[in-house]
Amino acid sequence: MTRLRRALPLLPVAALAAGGCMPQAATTQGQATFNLYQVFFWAGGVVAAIVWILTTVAVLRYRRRSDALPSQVRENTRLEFAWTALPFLTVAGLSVLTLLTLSTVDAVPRDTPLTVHVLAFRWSWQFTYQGQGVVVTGDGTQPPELVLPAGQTTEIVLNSADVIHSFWVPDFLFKRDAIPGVTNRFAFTVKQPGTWSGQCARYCGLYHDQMTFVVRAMPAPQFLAWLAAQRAAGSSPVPGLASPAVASPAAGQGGPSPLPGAPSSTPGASSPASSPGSVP
Ligand SMILES: [Cu+2]
Repeated sequence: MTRLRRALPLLPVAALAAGGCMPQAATTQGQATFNLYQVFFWAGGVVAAIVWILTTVAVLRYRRRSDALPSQVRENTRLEFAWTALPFLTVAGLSVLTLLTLSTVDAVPRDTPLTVHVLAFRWSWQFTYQGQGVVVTGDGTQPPELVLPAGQTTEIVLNSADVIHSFWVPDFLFKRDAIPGVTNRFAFTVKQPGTWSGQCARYCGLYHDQMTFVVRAMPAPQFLAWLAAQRAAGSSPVPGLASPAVASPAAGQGGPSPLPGAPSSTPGASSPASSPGSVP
């Protein structure tokens, strides 16, 4: 019991340490979220410290020592003003920072070099590279790979073919629902080449657990080679699956459109095996 009592003061320190171990984000947008987490964490820490200190002082200093009635303080305008204004300013400041972060995380730049249409369906994912003639569809045996160029911003157009799913990549500190009939757009810039796992974050039915995917970011030249190899291999969508947004005429009818930085003739590229525009 004595040992437990001795360890009690360490609890706040342990909580602070645990909270400080938040994962770094793999995208620049996720980094904005991470920075906001940090501000919230330390603001919460300061508030907690003030509350703990004041409570401890009050308990120790004003504990009952005799039956005599202590001095009765009725009001203190300055103090009341302070404990109203300070929390208000704190919450207002955090709200403004949240809105600023949201504007970064939800921003979809106009001219992203690459747009990928992500279609969630029971029980996997389909990634259609707009204008590139490449479609990657999960078949339930292996998680499909969303391959992206590192250091470039990619626009994601998210839809669902059936029920509500959710696109979640924990290391991106980002999650967005895929809702039937609703198109959600967002963009992210993966900072470094690497591999991250993603999954559906809404319980969508019996085989929800199969709805995993992998995000793999690679340097731009390697990514272009990957696109060319996919085209040559003839990737094709699952019949009956079509992202509503991809079916629009603007979504890359015909051959692959060049990405910025792409060589004029990509080695190994062949005519597209399937064009997103031709998805039924
Ligand atoms: Cu799902």
